[in-house]
Amino acid sequence: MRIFYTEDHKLRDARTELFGGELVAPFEAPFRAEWILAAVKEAGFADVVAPTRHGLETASKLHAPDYLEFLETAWARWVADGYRGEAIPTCFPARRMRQHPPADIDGALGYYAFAAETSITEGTYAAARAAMDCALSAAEHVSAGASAAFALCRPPGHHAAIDLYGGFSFLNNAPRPPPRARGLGAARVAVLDVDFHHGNGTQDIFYGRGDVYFASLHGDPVDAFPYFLGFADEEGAGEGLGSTKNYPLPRGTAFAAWSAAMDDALHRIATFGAEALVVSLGVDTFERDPISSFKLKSEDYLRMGERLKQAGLPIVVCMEGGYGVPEIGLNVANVLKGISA
Ligand code: 7XA
Ligand code: ZN
Repeated sequence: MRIFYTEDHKLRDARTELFGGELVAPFEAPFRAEWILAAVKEAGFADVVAPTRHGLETASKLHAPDYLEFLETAWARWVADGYRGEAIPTCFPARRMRQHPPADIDGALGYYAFAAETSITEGTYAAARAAMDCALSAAEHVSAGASAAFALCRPPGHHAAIDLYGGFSFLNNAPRPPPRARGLGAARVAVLDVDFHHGNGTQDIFYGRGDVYFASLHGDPVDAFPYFLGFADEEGAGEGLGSTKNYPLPRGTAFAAWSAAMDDALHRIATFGAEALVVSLGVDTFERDPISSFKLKSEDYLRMGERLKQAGLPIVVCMEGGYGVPEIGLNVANVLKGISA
C-alpha cells in the first residue's frame, strides 16, 4: 500500500493548546506523524511518496471562499494587529447574536472557530494544505487503480466544516475520489469515520449530498467533544436524507460493541452502493489515548483493517486523531496490515 507523506506537516507546530484552563503543549504535535511513519515503515510499508501539490479546486468545493481566505490570511492579520501569542478565539457568535465575519481578526477568529483549543500559528495554513495534498494524492492513486492508499495527513481534517475550524482541523481531508471519468473514480462514495470524535466537519460538508454516504462511530456527544453534533437522529437533509448515519457510543466502549457498530455501518454502505470507501482513521479509540475514553487494544486495529478489506471496495485511508502514546504508530500499522492482508 502506498503511503503519502510530506515533512511539510511540521509547519504546524503550535506551542499552545487551551486545555483545562491552561495553555499546554498541544496534543496534536509533529511527533505524531513521525511515530506513525516510523511504525508503518517498520511494519514493511516501504512505498512512501510525497504528495502532488494541488491547487484549491477541491478545497473550494468543500469550504466557503471567505473561510479559505480567512485561513490563508489569519496569522498575518493577527501579527499585524500586534498580538504576541498564538491566535486563539475568545468571542463567539452564540445564540441570538449576529452571524457575520467581523473585520477585526480577534472577532473573525471567533466567527470561524467552533472551539477554542486550536490555536492558529505561522505555518498552520501551509501544513493544512499539505495534508490535503496527501489526501488528494491518495485518492487519485486509488482512482487510478490501486486497491488502497494511506494519506498520512497532519493536521487532521474531519472537524473542519464548510466554514468552521476547531478540534485541531482546518481543511477537511476526506474529499471524495474524483468523479468517474475515463473509467476511473467512483460515482458513489462512502466516508467511514472511525476516530473517537464525531466527524462534524465531514458531516456538515456532505449533509445535503445524496452521492456521499457518511457514517461515524464516536463517543456520544452527550459527554464527548464536539458535543453539539453527532447524535443518532442526524440523518442528512434534502437529497442527502438517509445518507448520514451516526453511532454515538458510551464511554468505555470496547471492541466487541465497537465492531458491531462498524459492521452495521459497512452493511449500510454496501446497501447504499458505494464504489469507494474513504476511512477517516483516528486511533484515539485506543485504551490509553490521553483525551478519549474507548477501550480498543492494539490487536483490535488488525481486525478493524481486515473487516474494512472485506467490504471489497477501493480504500483511501486518511489520518485523523490519536495522541500521546507510542502505540499510535503500531495501531495505524495494524489497520494498514489488516487492509493489505
Ligand atoms: O478527532 N478529533 C480530535 O482528536 C480532536 C479532539 C479535540 C478535543 C479538544 C477537547 N478540549
Ligand atoms: Zn479524535
